[in-house]
Amino acid sequence: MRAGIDPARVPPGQYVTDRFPVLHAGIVPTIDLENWDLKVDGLVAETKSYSLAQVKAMPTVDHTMDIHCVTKWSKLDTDWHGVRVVDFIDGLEIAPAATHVLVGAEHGFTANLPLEDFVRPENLLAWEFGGAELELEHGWPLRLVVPHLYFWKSVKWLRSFTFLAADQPGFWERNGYHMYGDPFKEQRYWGS
Ligand SMILES: Nc1nc2c(c(=O)[nH]1)N[C@H]1C(S)=C(S)[C@@H](COP(=O)(O)O)O[C@H]1N2
Ligand SMILES: [Mo]
Repeated sequence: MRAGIDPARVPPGQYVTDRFPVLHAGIVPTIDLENWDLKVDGLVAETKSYSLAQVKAMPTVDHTMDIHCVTKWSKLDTDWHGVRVVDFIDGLEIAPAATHVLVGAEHGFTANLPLEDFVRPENLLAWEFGGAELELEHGWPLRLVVPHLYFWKSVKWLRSFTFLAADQPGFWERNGYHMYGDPFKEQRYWGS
């Protein structure tokens, strides 16, 4: 543990880094901004589609958060700018039957979240990191940031939210990663 870091902020089995590793399945996508949209479907009163301009016109915030990757790096005090998930969903009528969200990205990448974990106040739809436009490899033009779960739930190249009445595994969750992924409980893989 490095000096000056509160050990309570670093989950078991993690090391702290100042680097920002790039990790994802497959290749970095080519983004077609002309045809880009963010879709909301599933258990909502109305299926919706947002342009990037519409998302960016919502109230914005700056959040400083610690992030924890299942490959064991943690990064403390990362600065993000974007729209809070709670503000984004404010205009949606989510059906009471909805319990989970399947988050979708370019290339069909997905990650699942319980609804209550999705709507936490710190969670962001972010397009800036460290005071600068998000880099393509880190999820530009828009990524989800859900800091209390392992970082694979923080979907890069965001394209959709599907509200569901049951949990459904996403990409990594079908490939050995834990359905929930609490870093402080070391919920890395199936059975952990
Ligand atoms: N669309 C998409 N988002 C993704 C992934 C992915 O493969 N595709 N990988 C996840 C994983 S495993 C991690 S650790 C983080 C890495 O984010 P970074 O490359 O910005 O560090 O992105 C997450 N979001
Ligand atoms: Mo990861």
